[in-house]
Amino acid sequence: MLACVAGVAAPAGSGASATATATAKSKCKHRHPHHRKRCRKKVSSESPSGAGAGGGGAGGSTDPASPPGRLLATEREISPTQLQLQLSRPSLSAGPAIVEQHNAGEDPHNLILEQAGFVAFSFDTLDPGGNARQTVTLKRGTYTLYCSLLDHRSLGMQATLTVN
Ligand SMILES: [Cu+2]
Repeated sequence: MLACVAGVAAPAGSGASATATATAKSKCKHRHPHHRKRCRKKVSSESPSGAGAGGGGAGGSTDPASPPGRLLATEREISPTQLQLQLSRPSLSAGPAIVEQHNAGEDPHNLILEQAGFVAFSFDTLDPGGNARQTVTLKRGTYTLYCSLLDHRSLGMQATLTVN
């Protein structure tokens, strides 16, 4: 955003009062295509999901009747033999939900959402400190969330989510 402002803020010589260079300037259109390109934010190659571009918004949904539920799944190591997958809430309503995976540990972790023995959703492996977000559609029932790397699940990196 700031880059856009800086790029456009060059009004000098654009007015008709600048008689000396008016002729030359007038030939120059102010809306150069390359100026527009400058304003475009570069897409980071690190973020695999380009869909959730509206991050950080405070309730931008236009449908107040059924806002998507939100779930934060935080992964961390308590000790070498005790891992943890902590959910921000134990249950959600069926329907669309924004699930965010946060790796608060020191090792890479992924996130699998399994229902009735089948993988319903999966998140790619995240490096320490990483975040990933997906909008999913949850069905009624019980989901088991876990990390499938190595023996992380059996070491405790697992949690249960109830969908009503
Ligand atoms: Cu893991």
